[in-house]
Amino acid sequence: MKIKNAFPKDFLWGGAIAANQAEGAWLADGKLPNVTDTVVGIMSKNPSIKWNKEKNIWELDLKDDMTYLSHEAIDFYHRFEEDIKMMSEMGFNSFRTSISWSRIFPRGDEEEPNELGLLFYDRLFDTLLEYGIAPVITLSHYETPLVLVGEYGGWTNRSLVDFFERYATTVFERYKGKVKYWMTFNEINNAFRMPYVSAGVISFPPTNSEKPFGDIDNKVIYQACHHLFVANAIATKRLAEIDPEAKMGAMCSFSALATYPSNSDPENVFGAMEFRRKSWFFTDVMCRGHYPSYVHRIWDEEESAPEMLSGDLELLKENTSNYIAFSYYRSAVYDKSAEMRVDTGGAKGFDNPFLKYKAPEPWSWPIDPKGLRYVMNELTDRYELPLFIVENGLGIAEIPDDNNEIKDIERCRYLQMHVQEMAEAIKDGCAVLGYLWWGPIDIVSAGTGEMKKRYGFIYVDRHNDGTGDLHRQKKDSFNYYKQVIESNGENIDINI
Ligand code: BGP
Repeated sequence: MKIKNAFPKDFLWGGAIAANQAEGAWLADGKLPNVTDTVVGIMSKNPSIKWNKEKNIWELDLKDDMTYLSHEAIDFYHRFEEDIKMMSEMGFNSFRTSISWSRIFPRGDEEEPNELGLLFYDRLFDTLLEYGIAPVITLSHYETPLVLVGEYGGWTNRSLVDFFERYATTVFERYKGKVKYWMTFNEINNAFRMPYVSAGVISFPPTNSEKPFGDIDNKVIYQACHHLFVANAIATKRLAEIDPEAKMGAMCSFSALATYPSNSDPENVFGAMEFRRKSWFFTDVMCRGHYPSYVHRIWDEEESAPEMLSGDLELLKENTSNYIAFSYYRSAVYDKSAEMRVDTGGAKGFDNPFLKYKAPEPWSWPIDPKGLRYVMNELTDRYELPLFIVENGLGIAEIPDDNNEIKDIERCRYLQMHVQEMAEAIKDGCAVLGYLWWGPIDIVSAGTGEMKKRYGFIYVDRHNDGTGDLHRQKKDSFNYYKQVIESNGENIDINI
């Protein structure tokens, strides 16, 4: 199967991880905990924290009966040279990860940064560049420092805008010339689905100290979102001042943009539109530079409009994103009779009878490559901005077979189908900067907190119970992705 000249010569091929899912070393070299260090799976409603009524703060409270795999993860912090060498062997010319904010400012409110944290990312970025791999960096991948949540109440507190500006300008100045593509908040549109990890939202002080999220309503979350939008605008402005060559992206989870009405019932068509607006809302603000008209009815009816300071709306208007980074895994179906449940991969409503393939059990996500083309065209029609697919992948519970091999043909097929549709989207007129496979090396799952849910072309010997020697080995898909990259997306035949 050949695709002729679809991808530009400077197309960025590679993979993406997140600090909290790969680095481990969760307290090394001065780092303090962040919100993901307190959960097993980002959908958790029971973070390992407790209310200290003497100090009036939330603080870490690890549970003996829980296994926090992300605390060691795959020890990328100490093994990144070996891992980057393997990614270079696949032909990567770009690689996304996040800077763990609490390595740079451990509490988040310090005046001065932690030099050991800065040094780690110096070494990481220098190693990538030595292999000709461009770093693509997320400033916060669900990694708000725990102190900023436990002592300040997270992003509902306007102070975090200033702390984030200090953090962002510190790393922009430090890594100027090394990082060309930045993005602010991973999947910022998950603020309503996962308010704790996404926006550090918590009851502060709690109405019931046993319930960290007891009295959170949409007004609280819209307030946090407004502060995130202002912080995003300020970071975009400061990056343009500090490193005009660099680009700042908005980053959203856009599987939910591929939400189809279950039939032609106008109720379902309109309902699907309203459900999709829950995602559009975020790029509307960050890429158009103002709050969209439809949100005002919601604010009026819910009494949930956020407090704004004078100058905020001008900041949003004058500092819009340079490109749109997004994750896409699958599509969903909206029906007025079904509750739209969401998880890290997107929304789950109705099964779609027209989709032929599903991911293997136990997650068995529907596989919808044309949904990617649909989302890319919709985004291009609405914003006419360059797109960057910074997460796409298939999680499978797999282990080496009796011959110590992993014959992951399903992963190759998933990749093949999505590369094909991406090529069609480019021919449709979509401007695409690159494609980064989520989890090119097995890492800890965000949604489940497990190692069992493996995305990698590289297997890592670590298991849900914490056992494993962390050795790395290639899966069959390693050579397949290498073939796709070296042909610049033209040769997508599967011959493994
Ligand atoms: C996205 C996150 C990633 C990644 C991905 C896959 O929401 O940005 O961190 O984990 O989901 O989800 P999971 O690991 O739960 O399969």
